[in-house]
Amino acid sequence: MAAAGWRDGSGQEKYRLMVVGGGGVGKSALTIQFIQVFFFLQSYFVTDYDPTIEDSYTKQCVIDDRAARLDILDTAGQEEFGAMREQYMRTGEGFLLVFSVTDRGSFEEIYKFQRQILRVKDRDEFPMILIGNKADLDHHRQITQEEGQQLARQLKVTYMEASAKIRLNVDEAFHELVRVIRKFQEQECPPSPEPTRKEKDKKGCHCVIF
Ligand SMILES: Nc1nc2c(ncn2[C@@H]2O[C@H](COP(=O)(O)OP(=O)(O)OP(=O)(O)O)[C@@H](O)[C@H]2O)c(=O)[nH]1
Ligand SMILES: [Mg+2]
Repeated sequence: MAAAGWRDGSGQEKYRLMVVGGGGVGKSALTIQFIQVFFFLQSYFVTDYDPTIEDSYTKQCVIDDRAARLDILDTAGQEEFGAMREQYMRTGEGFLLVFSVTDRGSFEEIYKFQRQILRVKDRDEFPMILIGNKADLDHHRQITQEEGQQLARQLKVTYMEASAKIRLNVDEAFHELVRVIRKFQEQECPPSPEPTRKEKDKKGCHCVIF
């Protein structure tokens, strides 16, 4: 049988994505931009900062010609709302690790989030993408593109610069994360060939990845 993240009872692919990172880096702004249907010249960028406690969203997508339902959890970056962090990390199938290119502290915090995810998952690797957000604020940069790439190499993940404000790499970041999850789950539990009648009578392999 396929991994839990692949299909629900109706055969549809389903993934639980978590957006994590420090306070104010733009996790909610990225998530909201991604969730909304984008029309020409219409933007859902919110300029006010309203710290998140926890918000969840669902979006149907087609990624590489395969339909998928994405359940996205936009998490709290502020430490005082972080009590549920380990709990949600347990259920996440892929993580967007977000920092702001204008905030070195948020860049340094990424190690902590990555280590915590790997500890909770009890694994050496897990599907994650590193996002340097607020790339539109080039003149306020504290982190260069090269530093972002260097961190990504250390963490063995892909790096993308994004901007929720100008909608740069928003869809691409979420879609790339889904590709990484698919690849990971296919390696963990490769789709089995069509079972023979004899095999169909046996109990199947139930591979659940959390
Ligand atoms: N210029 C610019 N501002 C951004 C961008 N993304 C977010 N912001 C601004 O940064 C502030 C914080 O954004 P949020 O999306 O609320 O940050 P967050 O990571 O969700 O914060 P917490 O919920 O507290 O963890 C807001 O004022 C946003 O308008 C971006 O790409 N460019
Ligand atoms: Mg938020």
